[in-house]
Amino acid sequence: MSEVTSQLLPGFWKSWQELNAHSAILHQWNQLERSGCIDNFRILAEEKDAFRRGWYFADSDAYKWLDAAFNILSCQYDPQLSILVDQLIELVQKAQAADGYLYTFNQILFFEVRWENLQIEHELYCHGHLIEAFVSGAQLDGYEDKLQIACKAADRIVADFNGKGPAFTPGHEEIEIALLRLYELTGNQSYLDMARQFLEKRGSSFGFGIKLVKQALSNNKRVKEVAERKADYLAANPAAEQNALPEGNKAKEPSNIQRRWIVNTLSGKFFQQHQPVKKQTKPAGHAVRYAYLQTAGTMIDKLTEGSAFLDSLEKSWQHMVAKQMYITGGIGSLPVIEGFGRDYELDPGFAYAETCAALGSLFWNREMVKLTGKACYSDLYEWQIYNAVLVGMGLDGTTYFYNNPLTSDGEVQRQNWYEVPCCPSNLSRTFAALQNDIITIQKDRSIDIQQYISSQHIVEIGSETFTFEITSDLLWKGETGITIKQAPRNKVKLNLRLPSWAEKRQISINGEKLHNEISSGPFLLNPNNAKWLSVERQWTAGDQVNLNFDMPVRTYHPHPKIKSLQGKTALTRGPLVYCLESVDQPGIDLFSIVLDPEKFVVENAPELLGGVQLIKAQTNHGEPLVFIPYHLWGNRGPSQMTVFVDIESKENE
Ligand code: FUB
Ligand code: ZN
Repeated sequence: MSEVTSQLLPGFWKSWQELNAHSAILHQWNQLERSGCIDNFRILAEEKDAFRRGWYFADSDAYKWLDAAFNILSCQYDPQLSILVDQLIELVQKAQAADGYLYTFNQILFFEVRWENLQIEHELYCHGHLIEAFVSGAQLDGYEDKLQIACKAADRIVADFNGKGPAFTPGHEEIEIALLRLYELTGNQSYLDMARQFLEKRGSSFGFGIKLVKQALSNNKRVKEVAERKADYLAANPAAEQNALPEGNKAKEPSNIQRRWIVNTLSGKFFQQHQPVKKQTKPAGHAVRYAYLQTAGTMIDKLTEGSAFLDSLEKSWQHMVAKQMYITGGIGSLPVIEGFGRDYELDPGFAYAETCAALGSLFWNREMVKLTGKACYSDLYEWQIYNAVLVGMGLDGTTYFYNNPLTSDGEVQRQNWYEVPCCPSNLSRTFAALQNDIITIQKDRSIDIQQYISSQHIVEIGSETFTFEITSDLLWKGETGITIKQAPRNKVKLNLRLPSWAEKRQISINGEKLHNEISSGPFLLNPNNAKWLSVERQWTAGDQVNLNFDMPVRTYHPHPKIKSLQGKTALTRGPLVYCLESVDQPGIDLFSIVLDPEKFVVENAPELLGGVQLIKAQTNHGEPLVFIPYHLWGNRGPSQMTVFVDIESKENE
């Protein structure tokens, strides 16, 4: 097994990691404090006399914050952050029951109750994020012993769920990923077996709909009781601090969405409980739940070196890419369901495309490329992280999008927190660990270069070391350099991903052309066109591999089955989707222009939005237009935005 040490080097993503570490993570802590999430642990630790606040799954936001903080501390020393981490760990340790259970909603409000309403109330989901946090923490010197918090929780779950029936599966997948990560770290077979049971039992609970109604009635009764008890508490304690929770996210809703949500939940699709996982060959239901389930199935096949889920995983992935994904890589088009609609039901205005859903798809792609070695998964990872994921965090690191429309008339704006704040810490934990997603080592000890992100990698191959640096200007110039810093005596094979979006792909080593290819396309959102170029040689320190991918402005014509988008186009360049924002085109109604298809000019704008390359264009009446990268919209106050514009058909078309 090769040991890898990776870190980002100065560049596009290092800047985002710095923003994450110096702005986002502290802002998120302050919001968790303000909304009472951390106090819930203080109440359990008998350090605070207050009434519990937040949704029943609020604990998970603290755990994802801790996961992110551990990942940040693994990259850099930060005494202020370390103090907050130690404070939260102490509270978690005090709050965790002696038998490993930890769920503040029950422990504070319904002390005798456990594993209640599993399809609705998120106990296993919260334990999953608890476990993932301390798996991330185990990489840090001085925190290895805290892994016991995760193992106690996992052992509790194995003890309470091992061998149980299909009804004893979680309504929101997450625990499966956590148990598998804990298995990878500890080798404890019971965690792998439990995760596999959760998948293999899923979708075979007889009378799911009826059981769900019973759980919903029970949950409503419990939530109502909590509200009544809270009112009594506040009446008796009028001085109790009660910052109002932030408002929920706003999204345009199709008129019949509530009815569709009822059908989706009762059928089990919302929870991916509608049929056994191995038979689920297309996306269904809540998109985050779906993506976490797919990620877990992929991890199980990889860890067992089996293919139990591979067929359904690959079919579902292809279906998602072809029929259920926006040009941005966003998934889960419907609000309320927060998930999948019908095939090609990809209206840009209703685009829900939750940030967490894109992150879940990123996690899935990360695992699929490890399982299959196929470049298409890293290609989609790249497309999604630069568009559907990165759009979720503002340039200030303290404002976020929850749902990500592709057109907005100004009603969707970045917020500094949400009533359900699942996305911010999910983004932060991902950005903080990005260095781990850049290369993978294959069984033959070849090295896959998955992502062209400026970074350094030290790979222990047997008793020797292979060190190289990636310097990337992929986004704006399509250029990447790989410099060998230290090489072993024997040959090393590098597998270079040729992105599906690049037509001309030139690769050279020490100035000597190695590969010069014109890809046949079709382009854009066809990650199946990505492939590997392998270079195996006896490397020498100082060797330089240069990759140049051409970066033309491309017009993307939506699938003809997306009725609302016919006659419209989107502009992309490299791995970036572009959009129009009203702040850049004063006096122009974005939704009534027609784009001249012949007048695209790329222009550097070093002072704008942190430094970008714009696409300058014109309407068919010669009015100037400025397109910016989609992930940067919404950073300059309320504005209209659109990814899609009408385009004048070319004479020869
Ligand atoms: O239910 C937990 C999280 O809250 C889901 O993953 C998000 O979609 C949000 O609803
Ligand atoms: Zn979210």
